Amino acid sequence: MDLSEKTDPVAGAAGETPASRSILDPYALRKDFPILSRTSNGKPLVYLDNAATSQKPEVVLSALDSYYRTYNSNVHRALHILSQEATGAYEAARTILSRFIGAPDPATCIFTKNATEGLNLVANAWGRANLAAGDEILITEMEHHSNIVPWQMVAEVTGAKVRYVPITDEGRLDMEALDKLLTPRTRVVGVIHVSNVLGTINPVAEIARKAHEAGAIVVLDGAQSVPHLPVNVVELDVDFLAFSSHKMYGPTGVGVLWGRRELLEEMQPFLGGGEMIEFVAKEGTTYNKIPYKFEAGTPSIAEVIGMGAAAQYLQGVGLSSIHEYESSLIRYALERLESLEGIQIFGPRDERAALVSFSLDGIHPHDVSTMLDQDFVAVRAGHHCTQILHAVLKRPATTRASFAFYNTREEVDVLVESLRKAVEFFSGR
Ligand code: 7TS
Repeated sequence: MDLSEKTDPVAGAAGETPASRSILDPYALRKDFPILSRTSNGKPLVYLDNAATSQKPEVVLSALDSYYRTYNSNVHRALHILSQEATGAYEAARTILSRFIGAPDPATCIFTKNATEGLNLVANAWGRANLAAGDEILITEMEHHSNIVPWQMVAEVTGAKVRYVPITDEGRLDMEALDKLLTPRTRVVGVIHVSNVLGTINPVAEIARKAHEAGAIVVLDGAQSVPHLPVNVVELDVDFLAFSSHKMYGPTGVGVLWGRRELLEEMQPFLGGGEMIEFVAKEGTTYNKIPYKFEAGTPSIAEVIGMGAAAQYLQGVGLSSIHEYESSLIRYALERLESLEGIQIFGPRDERAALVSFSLDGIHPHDVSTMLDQDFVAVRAGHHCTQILHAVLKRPATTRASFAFYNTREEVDVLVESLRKAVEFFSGR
């Protein structure tokens, strides 16, 4: 089957209205991603590991290519033409990215290596200066390790305590428990916007309102939300937002930490070196203004420019359309997956993001993934960097299929049929 061939993208969907039929055309958009036409042993690639990293459209590839071919140069350092062009493109990407997340001020968007580095930057630069014994850091049981471990590390050096908001059986945050855990001792609330395992979309604006009432700041992990739904830092009223380029169809090696200007200005730098200084003398150093204070050393120039191209591409497709299309795709996927014998699906049934983790009775997730691989279906098996959540789910590992707007119902069908073969193989039928 050629998965790039257009059939009816929403045929047979439960609860579909004619109006939702023109949301977005995944078959046309697939053509923007060269890798999606790959085959292996005659089988077309079914790429369902988008939560780990997404594929890159032609516009991103050509942004990288043209930087290296025509204006490769360092930024903010030299006065020659190439450096001016590189600096212009690098700073233009900052403006694009700030608009992309609704931030009025581009200087509040710091380029990092990835979401992980952004979260470490906050935990270290803000946390070490603002936390002490008796303070509490409130995070959730569904956080990715990158929004757990940096807080545990900073708790160790400051004497603050890390507390965890539990999840309900349905896989949502227990908001009553959050109300109880949020006290005047809470200085920071760290929360994942979209769970990379459960697909839960957390009520961030409500959490931010409650946290601010308690006097805490809010650090949002947007790694899985920014690529898939409209995210606006002003509307959500958070204090920090971290995300990665490579999950939003941009290159690896770069991400964004957005922060409230007042907080960024009062924070000490995370890394020292070139470009982050104002003046260096034997007696000491004064620091550059934001964002440069937090961008020590030569940045990932091509990658930043590529991330800008990815954000523009996503804006062209439309984040609302992406969310709507992916919501319809995950509804279809859940419906189809539920037909499998011995499957247990984790996370809410509705109002969730387009990824699904599950286990199959008696089959290890690694075996599931290996079987799917034989049909060139790429999924992830493991704990997905959420060991605390997996302990709550009482599973050491799960299998996860994570979708993008270029995935189709036919690909969901290939996944389900491949899983059916795995179930039959392992049950000896
Ligand atoms: N936060 C969330 C919610 C994530 O899903 C991930 C990566 C990160 C942070 C860290 O992103 P990085 O770019 O800094 O590595 N999650 C996954 C995943 O689910 N499978 O592979 C990586």
